[in-house]
Amino acid sequence: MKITDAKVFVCSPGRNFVTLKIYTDQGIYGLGDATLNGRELAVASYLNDHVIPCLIGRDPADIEDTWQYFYRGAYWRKGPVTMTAISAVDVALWDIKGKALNTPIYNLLGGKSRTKITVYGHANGRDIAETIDAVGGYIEQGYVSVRAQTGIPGIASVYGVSKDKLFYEPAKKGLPPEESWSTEKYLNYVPKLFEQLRVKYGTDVNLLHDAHHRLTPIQAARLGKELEPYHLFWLEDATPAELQEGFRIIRQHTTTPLAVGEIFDTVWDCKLLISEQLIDYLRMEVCRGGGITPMKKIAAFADMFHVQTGCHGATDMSPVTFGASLHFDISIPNFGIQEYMRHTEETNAVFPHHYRFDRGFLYPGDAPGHGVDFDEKLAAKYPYERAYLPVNRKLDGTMWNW
Ligand code: KDG
Ligand code: MG
Repeated sequence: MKITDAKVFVCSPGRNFVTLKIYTDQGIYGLGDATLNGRELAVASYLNDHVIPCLIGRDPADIEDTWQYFYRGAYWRKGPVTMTAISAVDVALWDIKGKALNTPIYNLLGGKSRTKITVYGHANGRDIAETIDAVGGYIEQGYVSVRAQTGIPGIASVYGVSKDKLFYEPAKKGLPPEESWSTEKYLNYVPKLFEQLRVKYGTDVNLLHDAHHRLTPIQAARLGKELEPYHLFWLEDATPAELQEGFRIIRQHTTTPLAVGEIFDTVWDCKLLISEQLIDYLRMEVCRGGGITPMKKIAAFADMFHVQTGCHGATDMSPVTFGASLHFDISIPNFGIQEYMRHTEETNAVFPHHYRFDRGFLYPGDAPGHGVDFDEKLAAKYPYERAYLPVNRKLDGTMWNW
């Protein structure tokens, strides 16, 4: 089999997505997700200008060699644009292989290690009372794991809080919106949320929280310690992780489990975090982490150090990433949990898929490949619209981490 062509589609059915379609001489095509939130056109250009010309004529069966060709072969390694582009190629090639062999990708990864994928939903509210109600809504829908984010009195807009109850879309059309931040107000307020959640819902529900890179290690240590009585499933992105050693400080002070990694793009971003057992859950997923090929290896490495996966699954992962992630999740031994932020009706219509959600669990389906398709005609009705994630400033105007 030979690759005859590849095309990049940029569309905006509710939000922007970049989709790679690889065509072969046997009529089989594969789909990959190349969406990088707020930097979509950079990945489209990387693929169009630098990757696709080298793909034509290659054998799509040689997935490992193709991965190495675009990683090692480019000389310039790593980085979100490069790795998102390589991810899209890798996932599309696994899709082709599954279709060519008439089998779902999970069969090519060793088969199923479980029957269903536990997901967590996103509950949020403008204050503690609203957030408690929102968590209750998820429990009623059958979720066993819920992430809880609350607005903070005195801070105008906070990460994770939206008017929409089932969707959370932080990217906004136009130029980056500005949000504000106070670590002091946040640290004083958030533990009360989890105290009240445990009082109201008891211990059966798994509770998660995302600090979204806002804290220093010692502040994260304080938060983790204060949350200990409420037994969180995880505290996510407590501190930025460029300095992996920073997690030693958090770990020395708290038993609250730690998750990190949604912006990592290679194993080098988490080698120390994993090998020193500084984290419990790795948030990398197939769209940013270079595809299924490296993610299998990273998961195996993490398994040696008791680290489980918790793949990122926000709305900026297209249904193609969800399809591929679920095959990965169901096959690996050290699966932990999968994030599931719902896509809009428009998005789902452009990406018809075989995976399905039922009362707190996702099922990958048994279609050959990853089981997600792309309706080009419908997608053409939703042209790209410039959109950015917010930026964040402290109350005195200092730029801070969003
Ligand atoms: O593109 C950024 C979002 O994917 C991110 O803000 C979502 O933190 C996030 C999460 O945990 O889903
Ligand atoms: Mg996050």
